[in-house]
Amino acid sequence: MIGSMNASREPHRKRVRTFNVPGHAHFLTFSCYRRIPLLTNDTWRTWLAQAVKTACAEHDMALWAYVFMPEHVHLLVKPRRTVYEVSAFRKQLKQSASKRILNALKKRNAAILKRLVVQERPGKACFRFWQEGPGHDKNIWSLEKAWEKAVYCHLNPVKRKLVKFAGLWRWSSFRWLELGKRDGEPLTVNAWDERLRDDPDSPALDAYSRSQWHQFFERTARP
Ligand code: NI
Repeated sequence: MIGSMNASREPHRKRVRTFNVPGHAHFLTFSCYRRIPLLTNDTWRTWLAQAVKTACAEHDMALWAYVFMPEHVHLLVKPRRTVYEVSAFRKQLKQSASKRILNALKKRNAAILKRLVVQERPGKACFRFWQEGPGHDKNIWSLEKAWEKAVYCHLNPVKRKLVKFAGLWRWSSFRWLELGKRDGEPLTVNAWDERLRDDPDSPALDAYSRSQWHQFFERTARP
């Protein structure tokens, strides 16, 4: 495989290989600590959205799709640079969101902190917002797979019965991508105009893909 590969080494965790391959998108999944539903209020979700936005800008990542679930997050990102580090991107956004949220919790000495405390070693405790380890990172190199992941994001809240229709969940890219909502959305989703390795000539969200999406959503995600 071309591109750089790095294995993040975190103690007591299996190593997860990250493949940074030009022309690939990445489908990232990460969870809250112990899968506790922590992303349940709009302030924290807004802070996470801001962290995603900043990390995307700094690492030159196009955000293609996302969903914030109560206890986990999915992001579909497409690096614009040929040399990139998806692990650095992920670390930055997770750290900046967790720092902000944990600081707010510490300020008001919130009861939930008791559930987030980790004994790093005897006498040294810290708080965790995210499950330790990097989570999942899946390389995506065709538009078909990319749509599949976007759809997976959008339907996640429906499958979990959090909402009846995908468009009712504020914290996903469905409204942006499928309903064309450009006002008041918590996160800007980028045009799918980067090329994927297996689809080098196809401008992503044009005729074919739009029609596929529409057909899919007409069947599955509409009132
Ligand atoms: Ni999920």
